[in-house]
Amino acid sequence: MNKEVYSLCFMCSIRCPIRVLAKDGQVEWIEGNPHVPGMEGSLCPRGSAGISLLYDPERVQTPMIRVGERGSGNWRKASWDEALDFVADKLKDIIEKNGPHSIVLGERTQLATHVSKTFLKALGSPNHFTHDALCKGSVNTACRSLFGYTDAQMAMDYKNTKHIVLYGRNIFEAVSVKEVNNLMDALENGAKLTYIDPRVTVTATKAHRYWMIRPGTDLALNYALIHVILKERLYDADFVDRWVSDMADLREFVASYTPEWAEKETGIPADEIVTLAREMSKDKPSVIFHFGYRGANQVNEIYIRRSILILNCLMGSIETKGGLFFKKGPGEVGGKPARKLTEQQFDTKIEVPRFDKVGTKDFPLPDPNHGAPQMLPQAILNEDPYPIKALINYRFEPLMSIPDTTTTLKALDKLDLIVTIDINYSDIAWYSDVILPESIYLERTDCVQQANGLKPQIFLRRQVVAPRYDTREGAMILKQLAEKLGISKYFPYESMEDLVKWQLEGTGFALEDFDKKGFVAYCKDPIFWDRTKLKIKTPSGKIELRSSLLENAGFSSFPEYEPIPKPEKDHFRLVTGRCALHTHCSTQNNPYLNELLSENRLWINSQKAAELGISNNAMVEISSKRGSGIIKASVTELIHPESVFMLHGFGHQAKRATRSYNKGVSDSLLEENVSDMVGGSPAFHETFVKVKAA
Ligand SMILES: Nc1nc2c(c(=O)[nH]1)N[C@H]1C(S)=C(S)[C@@H](COP(=O)(O)OP(=O)(O)OC[C@H]3O[C@@H](n4cnc5c(=O)[nH]c(N)nc54)[C@H](O)[C@@H]3O)O[C@H]1N2
Ligand SMILES: Nc1nc2c(c(=O)[nH]1)N[C@H]1C(S)=C(S)[C@@H](COP(=O)(O)OP(=O)(O)OC[C@H]3O[C@@H](n4cnc5c(=O)[nH]c(N)nc54)[C@H](O)[C@@H]3O)O[C@H]1N2
Ligand code: SF4
Ligand SMILES: [Mo]
Repeated sequence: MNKEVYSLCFMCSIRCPIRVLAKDGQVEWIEGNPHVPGMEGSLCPRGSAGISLLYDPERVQTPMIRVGERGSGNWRKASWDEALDFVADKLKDIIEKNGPHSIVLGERTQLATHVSKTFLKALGSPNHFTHDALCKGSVNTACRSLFGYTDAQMAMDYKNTKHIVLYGRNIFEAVSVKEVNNLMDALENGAKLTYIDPRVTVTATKAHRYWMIRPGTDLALNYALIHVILKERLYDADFVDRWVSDMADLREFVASYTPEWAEKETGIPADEIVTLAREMSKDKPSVIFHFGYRGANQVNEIYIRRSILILNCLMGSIETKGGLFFKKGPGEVGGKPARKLTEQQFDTKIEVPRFDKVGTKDFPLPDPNHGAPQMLPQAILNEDPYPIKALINYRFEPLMSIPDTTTTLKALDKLDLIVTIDINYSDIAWYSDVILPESIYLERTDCVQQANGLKPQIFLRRQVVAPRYDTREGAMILKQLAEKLGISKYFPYESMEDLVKWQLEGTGFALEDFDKKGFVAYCKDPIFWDRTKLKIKTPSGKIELRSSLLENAGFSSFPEYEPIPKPEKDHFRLVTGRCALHTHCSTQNNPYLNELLSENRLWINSQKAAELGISNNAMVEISSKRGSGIIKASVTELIHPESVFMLHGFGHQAKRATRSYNKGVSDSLLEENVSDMVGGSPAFHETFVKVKAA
């Protein structure tokens, strides 16, 4: 029997809308949802490899309980009842002895996040965290400091932009299909692309202007751009006068940061900096300085992100076509959003601080809705603020996604219980006491996706085929665990369909409304606010250059620029990133994707390689204060001599994932766990490594 199902991809967390064709219970074809502008049939390579994930026999097929040492790979298969009883009994014991706050649950923000948050709230633990800080925590804080909105409440109108500046936002490799297609449309319509990165990425090759910046110096570049814009009055005076406060402070602050000064720090010629400022001004307000995710991850990252956002404010490219905009929710058109389980009233009042101290005076500004995962190892090791006994990983991989794996492992050894809800034998699943296997996205209906944007919409992930193995949906796994822990009243559903129906109550939409196109929209046309009536959510109601958020917490809005140190002899700044063929640390064992790219290599500048006697394809030893590994060198002129680069997510240690086992080196093994203590992100690019021929 042929079947056509509209759903959402989950080969990565972008969740592109897809159309799936199945025949006799087998998936035959996946493509971008043709009804969604920007998708129109297209998928990225990982999206297409979804079929090989479905049929991969190396997925976790049944619940597993560890029998040997942690990490030894000795497992016994268990029934669901047995595995859930095992976990519930341990959790009960831990709660009785140490209190519910000794349980931490970490996840990659996803559609069922409201379910896992509910699970912890019902238990009485404040310790739910998401991946957010690891990905873009300082971007989030920077957005809140200027606008009172998180980055997730803002987006960019790529399609109508006239000039976009990307600071290591390697958009043509670290892909979001819709964004890429919209940007390509803009480029075809004559838009300009400026790309800034210490290495030549695919995006660099598509750019009109590429700058090989000295790693870590984007802030110097931006201060010089602001300097030129103010000096030559290149800004949007109407917008700035109406909405931007503290311009005099900004003017005084950047006075000494001339393009000539920035040239010495960044390596970018002063006259080119001036030219970019003038070009952007000519095309304003339909221009974007992209606030990015993962380029420039330094301890001062918050100020880099703020400087990028300030450039947008000066261009007036806020809430405008071809610029940045605030996402609109259903309330904008009198609609109601889908319900979340977290709306319920909970019996237990939570009074202890979070394990990561987010929201306390020690770490005041990261978003408490997400927390700061990189603080977990030290919190466990130091029992500060209190002992932690159990960790539940739900679609999250702390061993590869938190820097300094050796310390993370040491911390995990102190725990009484590690449970992982995964689809693969990830390294963390391998190191757990119990693995609870989730059905993959093609096998499960998920919670609804409230998709706010220029048009508020709701999307739905729907089951295409029955689970191939003995796996369940995450939201059902947590509900069943909740039943065994006596907190089932917070989970008012018996199936995923029930839960979706419950979520849709009051929205005016029904499950059947998703049959035709896979989504529903609250209105027809994109909504831009009147630019004289913006709803800026800072205390002053203005875009705050002097941020009350920062200054009330005791941080400066305009700290003096501190020069970036050069690496010592034979050392390099380690820079990491993504490629189009893999998702973080999830897909390295995927049969198709592994065939295309099975290990990472170390990009090293030709001149430096020659000095060190390293030839292309030779094996080299890379070492930091935290760890070391042996990796193949890629000798190239396409990287700045101060940095070396490797792809994130390789070097897996779980033996049952045979294709990815021991292939390449994990960046997390080398990176030091230091953070931007204002913005909240780990400073992934603060680690220096030594490289020598192996
Ligand atoms: N194929 C694929 N696409 C993805 C993902 C994936 O895993 N795979 N993940 C998604 C997610 S969650 C995210 S967060 C995004 C990430 O999107 P990006 O942030 O665009 O992705 P990265 O590959 O981390 O790119 C970081 C780039 O910053 C550069 N860089 C390093 N240091 C500096 C510096 O000092 N200055 C500048 N200007 N650049 C620097 C690096 O060389 C690298 O090219 O991608 C999303 N899309
Ligand atoms: N060292 C270092 N750390 C990083 C980064 C880096 O570049 N370097 N990048 C950071 C960024 S930008 C991000 S967004 C985070 C991402 O961090 P993570 O979310 O931890 O990484 P992922 O690879 O997306 O997925 C984690 C786990 O989810 C599992 N998984 C995949 N699909 C499903 C599913 O449907 N259900 C369940 N239950 N599990 C599933 C995968 O098998 C994998 O074990 O990492 C951050 N951490
Ligand atoms: S970007 Fe690729 S992998 Fe990610 S959701 Fe979209 S199609 Fe799937
Ligand atoms: Mo990310």
